[in-house]
Parts: sequence; C-alpha cells; structure tokens
Amino acid sequence: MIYRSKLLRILLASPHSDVWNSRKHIHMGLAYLAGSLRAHGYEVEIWDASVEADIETLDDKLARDPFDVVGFSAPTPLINNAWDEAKVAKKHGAITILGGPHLTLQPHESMEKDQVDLVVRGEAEYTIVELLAALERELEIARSRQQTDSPRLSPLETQSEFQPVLFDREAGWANILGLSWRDKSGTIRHNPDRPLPDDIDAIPFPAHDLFKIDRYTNLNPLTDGLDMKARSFTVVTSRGCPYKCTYCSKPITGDTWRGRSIDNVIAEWEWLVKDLGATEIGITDDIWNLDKQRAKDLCRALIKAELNHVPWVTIHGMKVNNTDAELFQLMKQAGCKRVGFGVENGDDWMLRHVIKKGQTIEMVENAFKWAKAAKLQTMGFFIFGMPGETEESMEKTIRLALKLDPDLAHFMMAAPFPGTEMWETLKEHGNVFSDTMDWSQLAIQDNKAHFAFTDLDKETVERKWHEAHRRFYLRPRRIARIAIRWDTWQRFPYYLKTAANMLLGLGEREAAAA
Ligand code: B12
Ligand code: SF4
Repeated sequence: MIYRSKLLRILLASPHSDVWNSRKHIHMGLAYLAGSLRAHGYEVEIWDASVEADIETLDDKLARDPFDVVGFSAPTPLINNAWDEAKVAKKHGAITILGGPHLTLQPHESMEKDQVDLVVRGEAEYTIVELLAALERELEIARSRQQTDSPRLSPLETQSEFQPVLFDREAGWANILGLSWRDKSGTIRHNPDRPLPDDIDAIPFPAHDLFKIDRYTNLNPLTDGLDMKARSFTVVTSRGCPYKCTYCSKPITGDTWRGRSIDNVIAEWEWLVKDLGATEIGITDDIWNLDKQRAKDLCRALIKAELNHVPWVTIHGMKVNNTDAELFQLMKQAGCKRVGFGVENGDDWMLRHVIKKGQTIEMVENAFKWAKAAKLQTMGFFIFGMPGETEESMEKTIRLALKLDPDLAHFMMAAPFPGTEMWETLKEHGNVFSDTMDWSQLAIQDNKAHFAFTDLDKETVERKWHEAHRRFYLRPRRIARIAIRWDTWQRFPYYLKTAANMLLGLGEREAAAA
C-alpha cells in the first residue's frame, strides 16, 4: 500500500558526537529510511551533525525551516546527544522519534524521557512508513475532534513543548511492530518486535543523493594512492552476521545474515558511479564474504559492468574465514584497493575461548598472505584488554601485528556494550559499572581502558596499547614507508597530533596513524 502525504515533512538526523571518530561517513541507516520515505511520497531531509553543525546548528536550522517530525539515530555512546537534540526538535514543535542500535537495546529508558515521543526498535524501513501513516490518521482524528482544518501538526501541539505526545489507539499505533509509544493515559506501550525483512532487494535504495557528499571524508585513514578528497559513498550488500564474537554488539540484526542479489547491488553501484560521481566506495557490511561464492560473483559482476575503475575498500574489514587466493585476485581485478581484517588477538586461546571469533591465527596469516599476493593494501584491527587478557597475550598481539605488517594497524581497547557476552561477563566479575558511568563513556576508540578485570589493571592495558603503536609505527622501515608518501606531507600537522597521542599518550586521539 502506498501512503502519500503532502503535509508531513521529516528530518532524519545523526546527532552531534563527542566520541572519537576521524572519518565522516554517510549514515546508511538514515539513508535507507529516507529512501523508503521518499518512495512513499514523503518529503524528507537528512541532517548529520558531523558535517552540518559547524555551518548551521540544528536549533538554527529548525528555526529557519521547521519539520513536523524529526528522527534521531543513536548508537550507545551517542544516546545522550540524541536526548539533548530531541529537546531542540521538541522546542520547535516537532514529533520526535529515536531509533538505531541503542534504542533497540534499551527502548524503555528513552521512552521515559519527555522529549522523546516515539522509539523504533530494529530495522525500520517498514516501521517508519507505517508510523507516519498512523500519524496522519492521528491528525485526522484530532482534527475531527477539534474541528480544526489546520494543515500542520497543531492538534498534537496542544501539550506543552516538553511533554511527550500521547497517541490515540484508534489511529492504529498498537499494530505497528517494532514501535514503542505512549497511549492517551500516558502508559508506555512496547509493541511486539518486527521480524527482520528477508528480502532486502525489496527495500528501496538508500537516498545517497540527499547527503552533502563533498563534506564527508574518504573512508579510512589513508594508505597509498587513495584520494583524500574522494566522493566517498558506502554500500551495504548484506545485513547481519551469524558469528558470535563476545564483544560485538548486534542489537539490530542478531545472528542472522541476509544478502542482496548481485544484480541489485550492481544497480546501486552503477547509480553511485555513473550518476552521483562516486570516486571511492566502501562496503560496510558486517561480513560481506560470508558466502564466498557470492563474494566472487559480485567481483565478477563489477568487472563485467565495467565499474572496476572506481576504487573500493572493505571499511570494517572482512572475515578471514571464507577467503582464498582466488577471492583476493578477483577483488583486485574488480577495483578493490584495500582490505581490512578483524585480527583482534595474537593468542589462539584468547581467540577461541574469550573472543569466540571462530578463526585461528593460521587463517589470519593465510588471508594476509593471499591479500598481499594480490597486491591489495591491508589493514588489521586489534583489540587490547578483553576480559581474560594477560600481559603475555597482549605481547602476542603486538608480535602478530609486526609479523603481519599490514599497511595500517588499528589498535583499540575493548569497549563493552549492553547485550554482548563481554558485558555480561564484566557485570559479573569486572568493575566497569561505576555509579557515575554514563553511556557516552562506552565509546570504542578512546585512549583509556574501560575496565580492569581480575589481575589485569587498566594501566597495563593502556601501556601495552601505547607500546603497540610505538613498536608498530616507529620501525625504521615503516617510518621510511610513511615518509615517502605524498599524503604524509600534505597532512603533516594532523599526523603529528595523532602521533603525539598514540605514541606518547599526549592529548586527544584523532586517528590511527596511517
Ligand atoms: C558503518 C558503521 C560506522 C561508520 C558510520 C556510522 C554511521 N553514522 O552510520 C563509522 C565508522 C563512522 C562508525 C562510527 C561509530 N560506530 Co559504527 N558501525 C557501523 C556499522 C559497521 C554499519 C552501520 C550500517 O550502515 N548499518 C546498516 C544500516 C541499514 O542499519 P542501521 O544503521 O542499524 O539502521 C537501521 C536501524 O538501526 C534503524 N535506525 C537507525 N537509525 C534510526 C533512526 C530512526 C529515527 C529510526 C526510526 C530508525 C533508525 O533503521 C535503519 C534501517 O533499517 C555498524 C555495525 C552494524 N551492522 O550495524 C557499526 C555500529 C553501529 N557502530 C558502533 C559504534 C559503537 C560506533 C561508534 C560509537 C564507535 C566509537 N567511536 O566509539 C561510532 C559512532 C559514530 C556516529 N556518529 O554514529 C556499534 C554500535 C553498538 C551500540 N550498541 O550502539 C555498531 C553496531 C558496531 C558493533 N557491532 O559494535 N560506525
Ligand atoms: S565482530 Fe564481525 S565477525 Fe564477529 S560477530 Fe561482529 S560482525 Fe560478526
């Protein structure tokens, strides 16, 4: 059923972020929602604080250009910012909706905030459209009762600005799966979860064209030859991951995996390259190579469609399992420039019993060997300070990083998120949860260890983390390699600041040294 509205204007927003984040990527969750809304006739815009706030604040934007509905997306560390910005939207008379990973984990907490009218849990392309239809019905009901013919949302604005909107059951709110709302008595209602859609091809393409793409950065800290000013878009070729790494927060997709058809991915890729002028593309799936044959087929299709002249990267890495030499050769021919792998730890026992990564060091070494043989740039992600970690296992991680010698090593300290096995372990045995802790402290890439665990204190984790940067990046061969790169000199002040923090522990962390 197609719902059409000439009335409702919707702004989808990513809130201001205080967490470490050197890259500015377009927000695919908002892009997908905007694509669906647009396909159903709604007028929608995207506002991403990371690229807009320094030009115009949300407050100023809404004062100049009011919206009926403002939806915010929030991962756990950004939830405080989402609450703050929901107050701003409410001040300007908008209905506020919150969605995204943290809301799926803890919907009730946000529903208890007066500035939050609705919370959406899980994947939301269908929920948001049903929700707006309910809002239109609600307006009809309110208007008929108040006998007003105002075209805007005024019937719902009769309550004061920081009171939550109470919705009329008659408008059908109780039937919308995945929605949390308040009924007329003020009772918070959590409707049943919405099953994840099986057919991702049926979801309209993300609204890539709504982003001010020139304000975003390239997709990762640079390695040789990638354009610093690239027009960088991202593509989600599949959703979910069936692995169960103990630190990984997967509130939206759980342990499922759903791949798009190759034709559908190629059609979007073609749009990006031919119409939107993409000069860099990032695959941002959790695990795009779960089905190795499909991964190879995608590479072959990119070659066939002559899309392989635009470089692409696997932003968050790919799984070392499900790879072989042929896959990397095909990726290279298909235009892939750089590939990342979640290595996490250099100790097989840690990988197997603590991280439960479903991979061995031998698999890691093979994947790096094959990727390098295909002349792909490589990137490795390593985690320090998981529960059960020892100084010895962290030493093994540093040694493995040195041995693998990726173009870029990304060392992180473990961050617990609710819903993960690590969170449960720490709740039982660790000391992360102080009375003063708030969600923003759970950011992943901070330069502070988040917790001590049994005999392992925070200082040891932080010392080994700094040591990893020094031993990896201050090798003469590595320094020489960085020094001869043209982009190093273009971005010298930035690198200096980053190095001061990561190598010496001074100041704020900005990015992994490239
Ligand atoms: C790409 C990515 C990034 C990119 C881009 C981030 C961005 N702004 O989208 C970068 C590298 C910048 C990034 C940074 C961070 N990320 Co990140 N990221 C991802 C990744 C790998 C994919 C996200 C994606 O594109 N998903 C596909 C889209 C379609 O799904 P979606 O975004 O979830 O959106 C759907 C629903 O959530 C919902 N929805 C989302 N927003 C809204 C809003 C409204 C109003 C509604 C109604 C619904 C709704 O509807 C969408 C469509 O179905 C996920 C892992 C994952 N699979 O989710 C991690 C993930 C989201 N990131 C995570 C984290 C922690 C971060 C950081 C906080 C890291 C840090 N520095 O500490 C920062 C936060 C930066 C920021 N400003 O948001 C965690 C969040 C965990 C949690 N419990 O919150 C995840 C789940 C990774 C993990 N497994 O731990 N990230
Ligand atoms: S870390 Fe990667 S492989 Fe592990 S569960 Fe998360 S997405 Fe899957």
